[in-house]
Amino acid sequence: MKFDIKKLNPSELLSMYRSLLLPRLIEDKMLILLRQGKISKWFSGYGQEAISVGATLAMTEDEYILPMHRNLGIFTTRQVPLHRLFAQFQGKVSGFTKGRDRSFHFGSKEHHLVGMISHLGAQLGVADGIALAHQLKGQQKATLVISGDGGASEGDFHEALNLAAVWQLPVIFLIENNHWGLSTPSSEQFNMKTFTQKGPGYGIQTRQADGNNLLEVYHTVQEAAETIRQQPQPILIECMTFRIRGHEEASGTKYYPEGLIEEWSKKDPISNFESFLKDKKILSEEKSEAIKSELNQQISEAINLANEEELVKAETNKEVNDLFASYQPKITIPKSRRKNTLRFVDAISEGLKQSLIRYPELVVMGQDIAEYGGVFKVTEGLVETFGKNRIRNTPICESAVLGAALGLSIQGMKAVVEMQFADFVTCGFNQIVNNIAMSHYRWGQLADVVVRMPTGAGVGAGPYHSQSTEAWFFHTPGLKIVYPSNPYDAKGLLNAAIEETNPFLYFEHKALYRSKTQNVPQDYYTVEVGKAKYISKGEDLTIITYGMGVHWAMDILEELDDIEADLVDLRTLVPWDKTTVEQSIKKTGKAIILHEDNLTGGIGAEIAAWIGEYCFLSLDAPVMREGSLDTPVPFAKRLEDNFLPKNRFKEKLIELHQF
Ligand SMILES: Cc1ncc(C[n+]2csc(CCOP(=O)(O)OP(=O)(O)O)c2C)c(N)n1
Repeated sequence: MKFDIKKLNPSELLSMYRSLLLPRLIEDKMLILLRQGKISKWFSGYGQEAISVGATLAMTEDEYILPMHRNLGIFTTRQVPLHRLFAQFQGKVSGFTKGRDRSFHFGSKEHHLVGMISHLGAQLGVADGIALAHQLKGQQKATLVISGDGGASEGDFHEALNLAAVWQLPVIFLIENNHWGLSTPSSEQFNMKTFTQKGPGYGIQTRQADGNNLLEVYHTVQEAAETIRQQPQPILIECMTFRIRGHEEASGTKYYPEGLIEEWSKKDPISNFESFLKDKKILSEEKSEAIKSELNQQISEAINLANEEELVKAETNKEVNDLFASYQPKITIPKSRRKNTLRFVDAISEGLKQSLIRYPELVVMGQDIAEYGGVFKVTEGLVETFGKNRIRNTPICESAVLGAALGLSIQGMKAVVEMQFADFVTCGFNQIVNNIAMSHYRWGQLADVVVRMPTGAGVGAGPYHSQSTEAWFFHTPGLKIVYPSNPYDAKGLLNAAIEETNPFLYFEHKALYRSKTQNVPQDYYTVEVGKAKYISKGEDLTIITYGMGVHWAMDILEELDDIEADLVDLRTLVPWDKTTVEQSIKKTGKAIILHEDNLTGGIGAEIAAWIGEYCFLSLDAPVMREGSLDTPVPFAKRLEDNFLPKNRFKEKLIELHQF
């Protein structure tokens, strides 16, 4: 193995040697702890240390790195205190996730590290967002994100590279090509020879390095980082290497052809670098032994510290409270009494505009949202006022953009992401439910993201442009959901969602955009999240609904003038307003829940169950529910009308009234 020292002096080379040794020595200890049952799982980086260490040394300390499961060397080279690292592995409090996530699944802003989630590929879009923030703030910084060769088969890899290429984001995508993804060889993973062939397809530069050669990795990453600091753009670096041990310790290496481990062992990054330093008389055997024993000593002390620490205590309140960043809502009332008659769609636009003025760090992203104004024209005119940097047309890649939104939050910015239709959120589902929703609970990182969801049926748009998707997210801890039914709430709730630093899904019904008009205050104001509103009051029964359901219920109550109902518009679905619901049922003794979503597993099921459990003594009738049929949303008008619950709701309402 040839080493090119370029301008590195002996003391720098020795320091690099120490950095390279440390993860190997730690891993040796971890294998013992694993056998003793002190840690639960271990993903080996054995033989791949030069990539983690070389790449980290090549970045400046304040540049973000997003490591993967074999990158212990990134954490050690960034000088994450070892006792905290070991506490993290053991699920103890002085780790980085209060025992809530394992091994390398954590970030530390102090160390400019954003750890992975288990889902391969999800980190790549987040790196785009971090780099976008640098670009918007005019900071000349590179961001480095790692992917394995196997993980690069994920769609997220394509999306993130493409997005970075189109936006010329200063990201280094470093592929650790160890030729295997768990037991699957490259030949069953992809059909190109090397990853360097991929760059040109995306219009980005590529480099290749011997991943077992510390100095080659270091120089390659350093040159790439310097290039993109000066001229922002993504660069793909492929580092060729091999994983000497199994995927994780329990899974073995039986699938490797005979002789492969021996062949690669000759290319071991540590022994080769050590021999080179010894040949150059920079390192002696005694010095090498002294460094190893000093590092081993440090490791043992840190392990002892972590071992001595108490096991984490389970406190339910703490667990639940950490789901969201604590936030004291400040309800802003309009400064003046001035009002405009606005359609639902205009109210959303106005809220967005006023929030963009209020928060210079807010970026809006979505498909066709800039000059075109979005398919529903919600963002019309915004690009003229706020410019292309803040009103960003995106390629068609929901996952990367949602990942980028989280990346912006990591950099202290705010993001609103428009789904062109709520249906397409499926293509970004992972980023929402696994990354954005869990971020605060796992490592205390804000996900200051609002996802706008043009939703709902009744417009003859068929199964893929009409779905109600709120229940998917209602079930996911860590997301707040608002769903206004009128222009006043649409503006106030959007402002409130953007103001709050927690992640929100904001549902806006397409059929309301141009059909509902209201007098809406001209000034900025917010509507309290988590507060339902009485649309009408009555003694007979309680209707609990939201979105289009509010209008269906109003229409039917108008038809049935013998029914006097409390009509409760939930407005917020997470957290939904139990107090108002309970208060109303105590008075009426009867409750029916209506929603446009399919009946089974809809939000009504949860609310009905809660009423059954907590309002039982107030009830004079069974809790009833109505929702859409349990089928996809059909296209033809008669089928769609039949699918939607309005008519069935009328019958149920009469039944409940007569009970
Ligand atoms: C989305 C997703 N699918 C499957 C897995 C399970 N899994 C974890 S690591 C791994 C292999 C990854 O291979 P590669 O990206 O080449 O990295 P390496 O383990 O070789 O370093 C698999 C299949 C996962 N974590 N995420």
